[in-house]
Amino acid sequence: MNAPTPIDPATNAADWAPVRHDWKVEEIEALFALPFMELMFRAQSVHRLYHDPNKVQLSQLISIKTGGCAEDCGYCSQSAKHSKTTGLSASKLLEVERVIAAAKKAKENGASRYCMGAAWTSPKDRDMDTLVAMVEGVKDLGMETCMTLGMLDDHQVGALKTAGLDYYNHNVDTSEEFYGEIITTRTYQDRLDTLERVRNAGINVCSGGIVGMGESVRDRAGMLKTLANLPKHPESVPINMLVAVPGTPLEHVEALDPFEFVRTIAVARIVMPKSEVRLSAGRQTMSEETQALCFLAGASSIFYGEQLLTTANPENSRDRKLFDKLGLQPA
Ligand code: SAM
Ligand code: DTB
Ligand code: SF4
Repeated sequence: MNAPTPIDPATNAADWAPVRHDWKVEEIEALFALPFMELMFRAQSVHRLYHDPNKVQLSQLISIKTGGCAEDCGYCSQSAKHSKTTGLSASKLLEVERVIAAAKKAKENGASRYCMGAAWTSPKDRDMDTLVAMVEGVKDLGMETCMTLGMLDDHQVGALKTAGLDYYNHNVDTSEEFYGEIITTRTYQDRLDTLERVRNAGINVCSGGIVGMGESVRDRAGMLKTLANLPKHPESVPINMLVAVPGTPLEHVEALDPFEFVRTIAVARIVMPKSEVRLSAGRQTMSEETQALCFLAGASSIFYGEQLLTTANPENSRDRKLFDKLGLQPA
């Protein structure tokens, strides 16, 4: 490949980083292949067009229904298929009051969005009233709401929209080509269908994926192509570093080079300039320096609080120290 032409800092980044929906995988691969400094400069330049580079949005997660999931996602501690080896048993849907009390705490600690996740293929209709009450209760606290419950039908999407749900998280996880290596119980198209329903209902879309599952750079490019070529970019794009949970099929996958993770954040920022890009799972074992590079590459959001769904996340005090060192302001 020819050496890329360096970007002239005086050029308006909007001219060379427009909001596009017609990305070719080769173009995205070429971004991945840029010299690191060039890629970082481009990503930070794009970032500054649409985002305050010193702000970080804080979302807090809660697992409202843990384990016993009928899907077979190879990375996931919550699949019933892996329960014998992970030792994780299934629990029932939490009570509304417990979820609202935990959201209140999250708000006091500085989180602005509360993300409620359930280990389901899709919600059962009998659970919808409880889910609606959770959304209403968290909204009443003055927080943004997000849910991730698996596949949704039109009726369920409608009920969540009416309750006031702000965001729905549903990740494409990887490229269409690699998907079948990781998940066999549903198709890529199933994921895209739910994303379309969520979009059509007027709920903000949160969709991203995982890196470090043994996929190629082309797969990472393919995943970002899928997201960037949606009719509208997801408002929020979580990029997760695989948490290799003991007892899951991906337990022994070789750890990803942190620079490859940072590159993925940078390319996501360039191809979806206005979206929130979230530095998601994987921060517990990530150095402060790698996290700082992720923010420089255009990450504008994190999961905050000591727990993700079933695995650990940095303590609030550790994150606060990092924000202070970097001059980042929580938003
Ligand atoms: N069951 C629903 C679904 O799959 O859409 C919602 C919950 S699921 C746990 C949400 C997302 O968490 C997955 O799509 C995946 O991207 C991410 N995730 C799960 N386990 C992970 C792991 N071990 N490492 C990194 N990300 C993970
Ligand atoms: C997302 O992209 N990452 C979050 C959230 N959406 C639901 C989940 C990360 C889970 C990490 C593994 C665990 O804690 O079980
Ligand atoms: Fe179930 Fe979601 Fe885990 Fe897949 S990622 S096994 S759908 S909880």
